[in-house]
Amino acid sequence: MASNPSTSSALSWTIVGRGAIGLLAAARLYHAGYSPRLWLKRPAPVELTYTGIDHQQQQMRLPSEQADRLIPRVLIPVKAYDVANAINQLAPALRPDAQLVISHNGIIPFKPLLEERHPDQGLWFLSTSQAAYKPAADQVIHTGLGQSYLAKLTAASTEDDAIITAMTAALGPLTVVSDIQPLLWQKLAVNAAINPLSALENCRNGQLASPRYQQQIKALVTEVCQVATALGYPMQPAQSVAEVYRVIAATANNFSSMQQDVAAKRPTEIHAICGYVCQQAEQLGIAVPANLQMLNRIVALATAN
Ligand code: KPL
Repeated sequence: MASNPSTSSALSWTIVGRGAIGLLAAARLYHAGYSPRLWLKRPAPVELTYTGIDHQQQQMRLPSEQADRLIPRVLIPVKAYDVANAINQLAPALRPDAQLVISHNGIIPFKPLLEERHPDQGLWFLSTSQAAYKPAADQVIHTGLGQSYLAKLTAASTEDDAIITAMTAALGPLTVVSDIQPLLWQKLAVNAAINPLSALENCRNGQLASPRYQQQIKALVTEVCQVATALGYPMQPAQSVAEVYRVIAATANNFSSMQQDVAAKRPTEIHAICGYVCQQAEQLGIAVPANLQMLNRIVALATAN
């Protein structure tokens, strides 16, 4: 039986790239009856093997986006430094009322992204602690059950419920929040501590539980809390340090995204993590030596690579 075009359009999602979180989202959407397509630099279908959190395996064929149609809904789970570039490349292929969901580590200014949107296009931010691992280009494993938060950065539209339902299928459990900034700062504290240290030590997250890193973790997190608090997002260092150790324990066997980027000689998100803390701190006149040191050391590591 031919599929109903309006139904299939409602279930149509485009995922940018083939990173671990993007493929996890695509696989879970497919599993939930959606029709995910991939937006790739070199368009070609991906025969994906997906291993769910319950260790069940599923094979699926994910087609790549067609050049001849306008994209209604797109998830953009790319690195922080690639978001603007990805949106620019997508722009001519987007429907005038397209809904865009961005998701990355760290913080980047949203203002330029919002200014470039068509008035009817919606921009959303999704922050996730779901963990996924790609042992090969066509395999993705859901390695850690996390939580996602979704916020709309533009005005409400009639499509909001459908976006929330789809993102719940893709990366839920999902909580919708009206202001994503407090959550971004809380996640920034976790990433500022775990990502550069694990990259510099070339270790799994679990190794950072050693007392050897206690002072550095405390200093990094305390600085993030000072800056966030000064910006109007109050954060307690003791609570944030406890959250870092919770994530270290929950992801003990994982390599952080920055460790993986450094190991693969890819650019890192350090500028959107410790770099963003340093930039905001400078404007506020707050000293953040621990974050500055991590920024400089990761930049030096990348340059040496
Ligand atoms: O978000 C992460 C990352 O690797 O980027 C953490 C929370 C550190 C888990 O590895």
